[in-house]
Amino acid sequence: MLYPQSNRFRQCFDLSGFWEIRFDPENAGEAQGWSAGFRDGRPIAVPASWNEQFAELRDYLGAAWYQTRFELPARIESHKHFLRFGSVNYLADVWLNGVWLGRHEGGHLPFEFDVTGKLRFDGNLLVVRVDGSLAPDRVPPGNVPRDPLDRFVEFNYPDGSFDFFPYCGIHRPVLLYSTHRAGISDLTVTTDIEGDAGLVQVQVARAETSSARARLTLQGRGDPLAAEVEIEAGAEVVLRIPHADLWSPGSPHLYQLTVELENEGQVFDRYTLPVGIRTVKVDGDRLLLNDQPIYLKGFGRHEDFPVVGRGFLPALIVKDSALMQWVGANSFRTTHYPYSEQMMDLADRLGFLVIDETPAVGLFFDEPGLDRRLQLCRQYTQELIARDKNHPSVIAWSLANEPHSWRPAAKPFFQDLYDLARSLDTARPITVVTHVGVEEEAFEFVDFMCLNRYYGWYTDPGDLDLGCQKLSAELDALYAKYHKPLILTEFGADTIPGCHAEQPEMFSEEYQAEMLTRYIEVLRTKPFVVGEHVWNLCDFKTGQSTRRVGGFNLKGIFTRDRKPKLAAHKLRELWHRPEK
Ligand code: GCB
Repeated sequence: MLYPQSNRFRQCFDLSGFWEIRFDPENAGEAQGWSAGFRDGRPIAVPASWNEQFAELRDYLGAAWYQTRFELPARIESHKHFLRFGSVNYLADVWLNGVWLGRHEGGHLPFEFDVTGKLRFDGNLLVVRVDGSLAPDRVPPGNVPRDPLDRFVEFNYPDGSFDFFPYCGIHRPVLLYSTHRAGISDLTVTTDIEGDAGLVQVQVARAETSSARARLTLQGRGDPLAAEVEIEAGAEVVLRIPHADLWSPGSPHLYQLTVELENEGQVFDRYTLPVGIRTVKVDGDRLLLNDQPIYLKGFGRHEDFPVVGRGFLPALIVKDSALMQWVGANSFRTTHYPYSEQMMDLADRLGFLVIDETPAVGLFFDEPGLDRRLQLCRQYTQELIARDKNHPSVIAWSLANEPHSWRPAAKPFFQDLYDLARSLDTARPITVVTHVGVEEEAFEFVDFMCLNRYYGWYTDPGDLDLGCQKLSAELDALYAKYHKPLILTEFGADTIPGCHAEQPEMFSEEYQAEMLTRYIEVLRTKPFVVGEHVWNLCDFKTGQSTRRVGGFNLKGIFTRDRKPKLAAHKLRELWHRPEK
């Protein structure tokens, strides 16, 4: 799936701005014909979550209707037109001029509708019904029934099976774009290395097959035209770049691939894609980038900020990337859902290695609803790989975070997802992030292991000596059983900024700094550990529970407004040391 572009042959208009919203707690909108337009809407910003824009609707997750009007700026008969949504959480039904275009389930992934022939040239009405309710058969799930006899179970309000606020709304840009009918519909780029040459394999897919030729050029830094070739459009080609500049965190070199389609000497479409030449492999205990061992230092993070909630905010992704660089991170995981496409573009440019995670968090394996959850996870895996397959920054796919994998049904579930991901991408390693440990059913077949651990916090609170012993023992046990490389994908401590203690004590800035330091000491003694991701880059909004003071997870090494805690400075010192 290509991100829309504007150039001489393609047009793209961003419909972001002030829309109107009407909340529909009684689910009356459909019967009352709101799909053809509604009255009494309140202004709302798109993209952004509704929960932060209207204080009284913070916890409202039910149905809401959005509408906006737009005119098509130019009439281009030879073109197809699409409406594309970057992310709507959770369920979206879309109508254009009163006609239902379709439905998409799941936030954080793009979807689009072909609206060719459906647009009016004198003005259009776009209506979107969004439903953000939590349900056991949705992914991520929520409102999952608990054992009524279990008096000690933790409840959240709202009750998501995950630890972040279930923000709702239109979260990323809504785009109207036009391409030539017979234009480029997709590009798939894979890269390889042969000696000091780079190999760039490009597959050009087209919307319609009519006679056309494709001209591919690859422009580099020093050598402006690295390669040029002409093929029959729709075909596949390998470009060979002698003395290639490889992509890596220290030197994220990007070539510009331009594909042009032409017919009888007339160019009718063009798409430009940044390409980083690199390889990723798992080899025994090691993770290799360009055939060299690589060690990941980085974070889990959330798309989360006051006022916009989970809405796309360009300055925030620049800021967070800069903070990660300042600390010395070379990587991050898209916890617990795919981040914006713009964040992935930045990762390519800045040289972050990304473990790209689907929105499958809090999965459980009880009936009813298991098959529906699997089908949704399959859809997310397909959509994520289609969206992000061309990013050099993406070095692995994560199929889920902390599934309840102690149930036997977890094994066939993840085997199915693993096989699907492998069939869609033969090159990248695939993983599952567990909190189950040695009993994790999926560790038998994933390419490397990811573990989240909080010894010295949720278990053995306050006791970092015991916590570190347990961590060390568990890492050894995992390696002894599976013989695969491992990344500690979460570890951290809630920390109240400004809370200090002479001797490290829970919730103080000293305790967080001490815990991260001691965990890292343990990790560095294990040759099979290939990375450390601290939980979290910044404090973030959650539901309410006894664990979440003020409705926040405070494990950020930066506050929610991006001010450093002591641990940020400590980590910066550790990660700038030369050894790993
Ligand atoms: C975890 C989860 C993450 C939570 C974190 C915590 O294991 O993966 O979503 O926020 O623990 O702080 O409890």
